[in-house]
Amino acid sequence: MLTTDKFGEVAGHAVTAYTIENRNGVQLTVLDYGATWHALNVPTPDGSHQNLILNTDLAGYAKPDGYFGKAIGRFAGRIGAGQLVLDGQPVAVPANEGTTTLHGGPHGFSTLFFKADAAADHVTFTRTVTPETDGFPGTLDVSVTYTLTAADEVVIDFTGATDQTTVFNPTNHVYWNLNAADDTIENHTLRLAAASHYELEPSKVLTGAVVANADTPYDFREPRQLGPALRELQTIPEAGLDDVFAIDDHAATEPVAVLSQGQRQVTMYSARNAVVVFTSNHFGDELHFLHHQSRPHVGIAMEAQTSAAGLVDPGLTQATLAAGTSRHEQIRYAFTY
Ligand code: G6D
Repeated sequence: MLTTDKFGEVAGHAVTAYTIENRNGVQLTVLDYGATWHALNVPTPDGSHQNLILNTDLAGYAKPDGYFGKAIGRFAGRIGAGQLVLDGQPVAVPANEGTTTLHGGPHGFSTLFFKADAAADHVTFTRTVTPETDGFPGTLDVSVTYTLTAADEVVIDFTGATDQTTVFNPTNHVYWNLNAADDTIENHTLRLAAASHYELEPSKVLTGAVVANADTPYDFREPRQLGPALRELQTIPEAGLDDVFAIDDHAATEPVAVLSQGQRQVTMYSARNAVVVFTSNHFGDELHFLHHQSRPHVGIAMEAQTSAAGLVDPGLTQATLAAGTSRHEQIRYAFTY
């Protein structure tokens, strides 16, 4: 079942919310601004609903930080100055974090208005992103489809088709908080199919070095509570996780990440080779959420993507999209509640 509501206005553009409800009473709400995942309301034993993801209002979504539930592209994660090489040529792209291009730069997908095509179980957002739009080469036809299945899964399908060689490395920046009360994610358990993660420069771009996770706070190959791991990381400047995990080779039926709290669980599937895990380490009063007080570790983002290691090691999988080609990427989240 589909419901369409007026959500508000940003910079003179009307923003519409699309809510899909499945036969189990689960409700998925997405916005045409930033192709944003705004809510995942699951039924509760008392007959009401609870949202399992962090969300904000239009003022919050219009800020250039946080990326709450936003579609991210053309390139999820960080491109350091001079790191992008396409067809053998260095390509400069606009920076939005010092000299770094984070999450598609200042005019990435998260800032754009999309055309919506909504049906009973899915919403497709489409948009043509030109070099004039976001400063990346190639005119890219993008679609982002959110589907809520009867089996309680949210499936996000991204497609990109370009006329000139570019990059296409989309993700979604949803933050989870599965608690019944307003608490942090320190009581959540995480399993991550990653035997290593990438070393980062202080600017958080990759150095190219790979670090083994065994016997470190980064080892989530067996389910582990986040609180103790985050406490071990309080002595580093990030004071938590904001890391690029190298996902082990896996079958399509194998999840890349499993997050749980009590009987609530989110299982994430992706064919790609990296997941960035970000535990909202320095969140404070500057942010405003509809159902949570902003504070460190109020949510966890698990961003499936193609590793930025390809920017520093040409031998690794690249996020390049060659001229005249298209690509489909999918992230699937199965949940219990
Ligand atoms: C990503 O890795 C980055 C973080 O550093 C950033 O703060 C966040 O997006 C908004 O997860």
